[in-house]
Amino acid sequence: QQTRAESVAVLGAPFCRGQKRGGVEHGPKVIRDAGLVERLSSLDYSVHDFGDLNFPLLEKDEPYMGVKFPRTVGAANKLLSGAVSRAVGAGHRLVMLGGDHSLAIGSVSGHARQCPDLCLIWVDAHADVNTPMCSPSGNLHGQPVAFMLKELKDKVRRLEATALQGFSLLQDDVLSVLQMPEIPGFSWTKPFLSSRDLVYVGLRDVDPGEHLILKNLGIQYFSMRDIDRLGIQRVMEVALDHLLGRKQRPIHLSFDIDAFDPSLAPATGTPVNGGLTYREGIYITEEIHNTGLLSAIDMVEVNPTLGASSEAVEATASLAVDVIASSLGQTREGAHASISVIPAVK
Ligand code: Z70
Ligand code: MN
Ligand code: MN
Ligand code: MN
Repeated sequence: QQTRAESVAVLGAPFCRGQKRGGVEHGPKVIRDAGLVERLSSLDYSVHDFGDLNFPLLEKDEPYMGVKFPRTVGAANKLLSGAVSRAVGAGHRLVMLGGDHSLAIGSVSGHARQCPDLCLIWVDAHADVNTPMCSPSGNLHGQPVAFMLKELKDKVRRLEATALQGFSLLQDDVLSVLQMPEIPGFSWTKPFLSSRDLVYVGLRDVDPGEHLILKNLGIQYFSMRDIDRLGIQRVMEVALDHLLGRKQRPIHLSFDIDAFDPSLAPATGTPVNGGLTYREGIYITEEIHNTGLLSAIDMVEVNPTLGASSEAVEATASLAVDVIASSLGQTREGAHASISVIPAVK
């Protein structure tokens, strides 16, 4: 059978230290068990499953500025970043299976090492852009985007150019929230993404400091309310024009399964009511596929120990596979198969 020119690398990242619930490290296994490799093969990709990464266990890892497991999360992401960079450099499309969303630090940074002009689409109920100073939990899965944004490193220059009116915080509080400190475990990485190269879709649980950052940096985001008002078609049109209108460049899709409504994706750590419908989720990924620019996908926060039943876990994992397959070209309207699989006329 003929295959597409393209190949897909699957990389498992069984990791849970970016948040407090165990079990999310088993995400890669249940997503594979839901038939991921078979589905991608049936889309005519050559699939290279690189298996699961082996993350180092650190015996002592005290919190720093309230941030939990900083060295453990930093070391895991350093390893992941190298693996992603090698896979993308070898010419594969990358699918990273988490694990919790702190893994995006390694995944997106590794991708950016090969594709410095990439843009990032973050599909999530949460903005995951807390800095250590404003994080309400200290969990690093709520902070990965803050490690990527260049603007959070040179805040003083930005602030001078930015009107702060409308914010009730004192200037000093604003400054500290917008300042990304050095965190142990992360000296290997530097911010690499501009706030204009990021779009959020699906937000509905945003912390006060995160809202300040989104507004102050002028980040383009579409909350569930925006999807209600505009419809998902218009949202994706504006989102993709924002990222690609001036210049075509590689897309990194970071997809947190909790973007979906909990009725569809119950097996996850932080379900929030009022999420994406199945059709909205698949429309998002179809539109991303149609750009022809998707280069890497994260699928994170599938936690098989949190489903109420094995059916709930399987539904969540199967949804994750549908999202990945749709991102990589599975269509709802059908497509011509390779000529060799069409039965000959009898
Ligand atoms: C909250 C925090 C978060 C995912 C929860 C929650 C963040 N904003 N992210 N679940 N995937 O702790 O920072
Ligand atoms: Mn376990
Ligand atoms: Mn997330
Ligand atoms: Mn989330």
